[in-house]
Amino acid sequence: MIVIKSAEFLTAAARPNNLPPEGLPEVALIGRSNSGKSTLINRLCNRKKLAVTSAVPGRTRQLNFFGVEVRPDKEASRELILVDLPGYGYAKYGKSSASKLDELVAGYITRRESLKVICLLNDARRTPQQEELAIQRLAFERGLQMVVVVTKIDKLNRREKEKGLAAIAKEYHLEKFDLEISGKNEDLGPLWRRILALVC
Ligand SMILES: Nc1nc2c(ncn2[C@@H]2O[C@H](COP(=O)(O)OP(=O)(O)OP(=O)(O)O)[C@@H](O)[C@H]2O)c(=O)[nH]1
Ligand SMILES: [Mg+2]
Repeated sequence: MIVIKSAEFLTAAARPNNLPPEGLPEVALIGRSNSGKSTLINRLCNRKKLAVTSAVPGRTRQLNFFGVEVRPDKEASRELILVDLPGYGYAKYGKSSASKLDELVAGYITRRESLKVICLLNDARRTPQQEELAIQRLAFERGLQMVVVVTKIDKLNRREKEKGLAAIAKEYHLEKFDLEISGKNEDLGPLWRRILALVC
């Protein structure tokens, strides 16, 4: 069993030069606006309102850092930072604001030393597009560990789920069992264990 011993908001950054000092290993949740990043932070931390979620895309507009102490399966506790990133691919705030966000996110994933693992969120109802594949490539080039998390799996029935997961895996050149799953009532133990194994 995964026990969350503590989870707290640490700080937010709206500009690249505002990032907190490098430190504990960081696990970043990256994905299109509305893909469920903030919701997944809350689920991973067993908290309802640690990260702000919204039905309206473009809600998270800064990098938000959450400190988590987690105890996996009676092993020693581990400390890490979950980073909730602004979503990309959403331009309601005007092109310049949207591209600034994209730069902030791109700068963080290309340069942050403490960043160890990228969780790339992919809505179960969509196949990955250029942006997702570019993030996968960037992670590979930097030698960062990456996990694809298929979100909102509860929106699909069993047949759609089989088909959807196969299509998503294929686009990433992964196997179906490489994908992690998130959704209402979904056990996040497997995702937590995967994250902890990758944050060495
Ligand atoms: N059914 C279902 N809805 C979900 C799930 N995860 C997120 N949602 C909903 O999707 C919407 C967007 O969720 P957020 O967590 O705010 O998405 P986000 O990726 O943080 O979005 P931005 O901050 O705008 O980039 C909200 O209405 C959530 O309730 C899920 O697993 N199942
Ligand atoms: Mg968000």
